[in-house]
Amino acid sequence: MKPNLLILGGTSEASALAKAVSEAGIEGVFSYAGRVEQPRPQPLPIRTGGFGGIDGLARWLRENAVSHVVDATHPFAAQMSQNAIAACQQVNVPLIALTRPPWVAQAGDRWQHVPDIPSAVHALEGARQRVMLAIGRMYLESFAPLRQHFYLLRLVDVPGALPFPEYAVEVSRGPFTLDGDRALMERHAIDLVVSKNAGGSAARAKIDAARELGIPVLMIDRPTLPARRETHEIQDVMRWLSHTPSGVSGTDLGV
Ligand code: 3Y8
Ligand code: NAP
Repeated sequence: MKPNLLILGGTSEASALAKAVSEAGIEGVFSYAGRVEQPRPQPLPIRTGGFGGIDGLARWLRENAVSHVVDATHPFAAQMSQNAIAACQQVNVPLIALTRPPWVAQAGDRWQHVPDIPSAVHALEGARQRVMLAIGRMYLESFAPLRQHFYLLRLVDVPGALPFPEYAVEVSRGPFTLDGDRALMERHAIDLVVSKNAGGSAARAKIDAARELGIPVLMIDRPTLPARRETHEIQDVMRWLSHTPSGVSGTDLGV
């Protein structure tokens, strides 16, 4: 039976996979949560919005006769990934996660690791700093009590009212460049960068620029996810698609 794929998207790797799937003539649907106004177009049909939890996703898989699911969401999209594991088990559809390794500090990096957003907020208590808050829009409110800082906010869409007395907004989606991020940090005399450990190449420019400028980074580690079949390589996903019959639930974890 020809595969009929669901790609849970929202990352550069998901876009690259959609291109490979489309070029291979494989049927599939690319799914966005609907977080930004104009998500990147894709070479596959796109669906947008939540599924309605685990049961909503399980129902969608059955109603659309999905044969394989690829979770290519961002490492911080933990709820979606957990739902995908549960829904695929429920309807016995094989699942693979396409992820990228976390960034690892190298010589010259001045990282302080924190496990989550609240810990990053706690680490920012204290004297005024000029903080590049490059973690998007959804969690900005958590930092609102820390009014003493100047914030450089990088957002995908033009924001509404922001909860800070002193800030600058850079409306820009990735992929970002080293020169661009270094100039941005110098222009705003940034003292500290707050970053999620997104991994991948599209957002690492700020980390490399921070190293070059000797600026410390507050690195938010990834949420932990249940075990699932996982790969960092698109070719692994294409091989998996070709030799995994649908209905073989992804219980074994090897690729
Ligand atoms: C809607 C869909 C591609 C994919 C591009 C990648 C790279 C740029 C790094 C910084 C960090 C951040 C943010 C970021 C990155 C890629 C990738 C990645 C970080 C788009 C996209 C969607 C989103 C949602 C958005 C979040 C926000 C997070 C901005 C498309 C562009 C900060 C995460 O305004 C909002 O509500 C934004 C929400 C979730 C995190 C947050 O909490 O605000 N991503 N980002 C997806 C959907 O609707 O399903 O247009 O492509 C995708 C990309 N974001 O193919 O080019 O592969 O990771 N996205 C973080 O890492 O901290 C930017 O500024 O340095
Ligand atoms: P999340 O917190 O894990 O998910 C919350 C809910 O949003 C999910 O339960 C699901 O709703 C819906 N959802 C999430 N991703 C979806 C997708 N690809 N297709 C359909 N519904 C989706 O997710 P998030 O962190 O908000 O991320 C949302 C999107 O932005 C994802 O596509 C992710 O890849 C992308 N993204 C996120 C980040 C980040 O920092 N979090 C960074 C870059 C890109 P239901 O329960 O109703 O199904």
